[in-house]
Amino acid sequence: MDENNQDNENQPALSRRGFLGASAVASAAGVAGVTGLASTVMTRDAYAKAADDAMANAAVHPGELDEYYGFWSGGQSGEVRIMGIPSMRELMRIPVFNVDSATGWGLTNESKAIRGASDKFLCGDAHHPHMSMVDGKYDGKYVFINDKLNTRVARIRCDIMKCDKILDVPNVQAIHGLRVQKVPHTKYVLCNGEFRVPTPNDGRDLNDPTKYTTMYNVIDAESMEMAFQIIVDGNLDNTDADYTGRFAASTCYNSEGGVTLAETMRNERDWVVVFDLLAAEKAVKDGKATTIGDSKVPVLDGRKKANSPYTRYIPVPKSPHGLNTSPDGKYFVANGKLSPTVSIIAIDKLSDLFAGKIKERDAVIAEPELGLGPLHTAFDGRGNAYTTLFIDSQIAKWNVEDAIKAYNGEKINYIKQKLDVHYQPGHNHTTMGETRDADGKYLVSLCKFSKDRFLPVGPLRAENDQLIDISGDEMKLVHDGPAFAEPHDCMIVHRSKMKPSKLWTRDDPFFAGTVAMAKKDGITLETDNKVIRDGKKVRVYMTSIAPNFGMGEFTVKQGDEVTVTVTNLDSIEDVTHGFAMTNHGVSMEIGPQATSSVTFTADQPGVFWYYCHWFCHALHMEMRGRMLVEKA
Ligand code: CUK
Ligand code: CUA
Repeated sequence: MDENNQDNENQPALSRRGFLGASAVASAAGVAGVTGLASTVMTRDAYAKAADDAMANAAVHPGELDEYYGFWSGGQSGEVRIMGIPSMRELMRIPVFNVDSATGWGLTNESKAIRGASDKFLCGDAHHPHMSMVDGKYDGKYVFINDKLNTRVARIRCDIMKCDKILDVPNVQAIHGLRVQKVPHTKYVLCNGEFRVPTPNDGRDLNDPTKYTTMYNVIDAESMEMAFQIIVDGNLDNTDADYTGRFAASTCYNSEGGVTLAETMRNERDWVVVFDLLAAEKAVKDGKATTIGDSKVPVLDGRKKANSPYTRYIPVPKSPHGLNTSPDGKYFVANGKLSPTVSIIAIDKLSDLFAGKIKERDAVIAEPELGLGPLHTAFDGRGNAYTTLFIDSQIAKWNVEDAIKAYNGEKINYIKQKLDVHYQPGHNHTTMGETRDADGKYLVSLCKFSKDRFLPVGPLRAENDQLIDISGDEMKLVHDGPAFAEPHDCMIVHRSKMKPSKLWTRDDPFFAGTVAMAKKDGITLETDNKVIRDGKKVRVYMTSIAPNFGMGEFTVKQGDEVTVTVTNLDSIEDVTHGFAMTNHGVSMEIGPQATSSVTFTADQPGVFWYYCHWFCHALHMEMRGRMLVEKA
């Protein structure tokens, strides 16, 4: 308790952290001058008591359920994780761009079909998980996530909590920022191409960066096909949509169009690019789009020099990073990263901007100074914003309307509190905070470094996802949560929005391809246990009911390509079976009432035991059978 409290600047005791904070403030003052903190001085005991109360409120006792689902990106692990909030317990992992031994993701035929052309990639870099919405509120249907590494966007179905679509985005490289259209519903998934490359990137213009481009990508959320793309200047970073359905905005660094670090940092201001989605949609309908290379995707030119009706470039300082829409629908907030400020853009001025009635900078109505390295901002629905300060290792809580007043000359302290976090936060996220339902209960700070907060585990350390109670006037740190690489971003959904399935339904499209294959073979999956030989291809169909596979043995010839299809007839909640074939790299999950299939080559003669590797029954160890492989 006391150890933690020593790290809080609001108390009199000067800690190691206090010294660090003081020197950071001093150097910040040298750069740009720093707004003073509200001086709330609590005694150490009062602080300890308040923190204890907050922790007691956030406690989820054994057997109790969490109030929120959190969806966490898994960064360079390529997966998505489901967390319980406020317990911060990890409830499930959803493999997406990675390959997963437990579920067989990337091994089963069902998952390979979903992974499509990019199935050959065994890794990914997932940053931004965001849920589909209706009228600016979560609808509990899908979560979308980007893959920066292999330029993909995936969709997760929230009934079964599995990835059901992966789209390879053409014409661009590295999908980074991703959000959804919030209003009237998520028709489009919106995402940024980050790196600039030749267009098309087919070997031309290799060393002529003036010809490189990147694009804003608009994806049809239901079909998961590209709707259209918009070429822009600069490197796009993060993005968010408004609450009218018309506008979206992206931060953009490297307005210089440089390729080296020094080149990309030259300008004091880069941009927020604002997109008029409706104007772009109309331009595509009116045939104003072209295509690039072999791709059929409609492409619009939204570069500055094109003076397009669907883009505007608002100059903001300096290499801005996060872009967050306030839940009242009034503002886009662009986080300055290399500037100690955030830029507040008034969304209700944007139609005038597009109509040419005001200038770009007129849409910026305040640029409050918050501290060093502002990366991302979250909102509580009560008019307050919470911005991560990467360099200061703090969250700054500030009042948006007060910041606007201060910008207009009023003497008012818009910063309400700064809370130390441990350490170097990137994204933060409030409960329901990216929707109209923002409820201001909890804030999660995704800290990039844990340093001394956990037992050391070798040179590679966990990150630290911290839970902060924001329901009162003061932010209170209530939980440290170690996390593996690298939850860039998360979003937190009230459990009332979610309706996950308890069992699979037999007609689920997830395994429709396998059902069609069985039908061709004249197999009834729910009853048949049969081997079908088709030249060198052998298809083995079996059922499973704890603790038995429907088939205790089957025989193939060395060199056969074997497809094993298992249908789990158990219809009891939580009774999942597995199918694992020894010495063949075969492992898959078969959920209750699901069908899963996997294909491998029986390349060695001999006896190979297959077994169930998801614990299902007192006789789970005995749930097994033999594959007999005859010598060729
Ligand atoms: S980015 Cu990582 S901390 Cu990919 Cu949303 Cu800002
Ligand atoms: Cu079936 Cu273990």
